Amino acid sequence: MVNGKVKKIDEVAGKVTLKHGPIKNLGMDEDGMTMVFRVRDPAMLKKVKVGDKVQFEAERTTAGITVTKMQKGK
Ligand SMILES: [Cu+2]
Repeated sequence: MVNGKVKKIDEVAGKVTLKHGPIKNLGMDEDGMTMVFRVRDPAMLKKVKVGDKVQFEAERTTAGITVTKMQKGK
């Protein structure tokens, strides 16, 4: 799982902006990168709020880079 922090939530578009640590499977090695992700299931966005620390997994899909799992982190 990747550590991240929720910066913005767009429920209508099904997107979340996360500041995140390295994501090896996507070739993102740098720490502290902020970017927009799609979410696999919009219901995932109801479980978190802006400012929350999260742990997540993301994959590259035909729709773009997509968060496949997300849970509150510590
Ligand atoms: Cu990134």
